[in-house]
Amino acid sequence: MAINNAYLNSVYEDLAARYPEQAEFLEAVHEVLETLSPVVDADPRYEQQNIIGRMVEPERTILFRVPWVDDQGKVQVNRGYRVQFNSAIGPYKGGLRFRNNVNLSIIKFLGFEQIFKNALTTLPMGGGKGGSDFDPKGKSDGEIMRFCQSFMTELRKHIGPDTDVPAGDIGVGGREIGYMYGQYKRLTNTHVGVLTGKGLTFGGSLARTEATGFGLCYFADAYMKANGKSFEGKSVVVSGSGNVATYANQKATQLGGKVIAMSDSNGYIVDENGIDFKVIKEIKEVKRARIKTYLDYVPTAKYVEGCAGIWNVKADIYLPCATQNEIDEASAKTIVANGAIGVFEGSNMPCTPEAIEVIKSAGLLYSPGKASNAGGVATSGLEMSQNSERLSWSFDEVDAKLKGIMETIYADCAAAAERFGKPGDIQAGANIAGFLKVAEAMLAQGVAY
Ligand code: NDP
Ligand code: 2IT
Repeated sequence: MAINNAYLNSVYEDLAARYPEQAEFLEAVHEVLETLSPVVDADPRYEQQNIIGRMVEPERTILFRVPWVDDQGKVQVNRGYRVQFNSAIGPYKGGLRFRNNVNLSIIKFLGFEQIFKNALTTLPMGGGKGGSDFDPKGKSDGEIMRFCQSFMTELRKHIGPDTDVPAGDIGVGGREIGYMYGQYKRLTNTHVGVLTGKGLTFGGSLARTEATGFGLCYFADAYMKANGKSFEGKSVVVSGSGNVATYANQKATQLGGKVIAMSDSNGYIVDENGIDFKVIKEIKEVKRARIKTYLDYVPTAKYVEGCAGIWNVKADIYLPCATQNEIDEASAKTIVANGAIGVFEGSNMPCTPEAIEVIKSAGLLYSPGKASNAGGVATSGLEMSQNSERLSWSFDEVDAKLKGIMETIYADCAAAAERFGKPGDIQAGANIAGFLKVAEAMLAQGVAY
């Protein structure tokens, strides 16, 4: 889709000329700007105050060296990143990703998305993201601990409970957060809510582990119900088998769906009887093994090498929960040909622009990650609240708040889409609703960033 507004287009062209190598970041920015024309057309202040030109440039970009000692006594070096993108509505907030392909483009795309997502949660959180090209896969616990300690030794200079509050993302789960939190506490002699996704014995929130996957299904359920559909009796394909995928499986199953396929970066499994999330949890969280070992538990299941083929599995509902650009145009055409109801994004930017076009123009329901995966960061916001008041809420209390937030996000996206002449377009609605909140705060605060 083209950007139909001269101001928006000039911001984009300038950015593309400045950062030609940042493909993922430019993709994420284009996706937002192409939906904002009606908003910018309606209010001249956004152009006068150059709100969009300011939004696409991070407030601060931190790049640092992370040296650590491996089990052989060799000194290794990785790169660390923290992009503090926008603090208009609250402290920077967003996850840390540890994976070998991490670079500035990926961290900037994630940080940019996080601005709008966090605004949609209704909680006061700005946008940020960080990580490293360190890959925890295949490393010993000792190596991971030493890496996390080194990473935090630098990162702690830039974060704080009222400044910037990181959390997990790909490759960063409870184990990594624990090691980083321990190091932060040791260096600063403070026990504060500076990271979310912490263990339950030291300030973590009940239901944070489940939150992104549960929230995705609460959102999809609200969206489907508004269109006379539901999970009940439907087959579901979930890509990935990490944090988001595992709990998306649990909630989709609880809501009456049957998850018949899941994947990791090596391949995918198909089990027409339904994949038990507890088996995936055991394989991934306890054994840290590959998804193909599912066949040791369920010999009647099928394993196929190569993760991209999962979209060939015929189902009613598709929940991409692995990584960016995992659904391309060809996969989207397959999903449409499979007769699906909808694609609801659990991962960040899983659909390429061409895939989104195919899915939407075929009339499928489609929700962008910044709306449908916002339950993770929303519950991080609830963890911050609990840390501030030094209380712990029950699982049911947090889960009920999460469900309410996801239903509100759906309603807000639908209302914004309607208001700006795009009824039913949840993608446009998410960008518009998120943008309006951040832009309003930026206007009110003057040229402060
Ligand atoms: P995990 O590390 O727990 O799991 C990631 C899963 O995706 C694994 O199964 C992994 O396979 C697979 N995967 C990762 N990278 C690739 C790749 N390049 N190609 C194919 N498969 C890949 O991460 P999360 O579940 O936390 O995150 C998944 C997605 O959800 C990400 O896009 C993340 O940004 C997004 N997200 C996460 C939130 C959270 O709270 N954790 C909140 C909102 C969004 P393998 O094991 O082989 O590496
Ligand atoms: O992409 C995301 O929203 C996350 N990885 C969660 C961020 C957070 O701060 O909980």
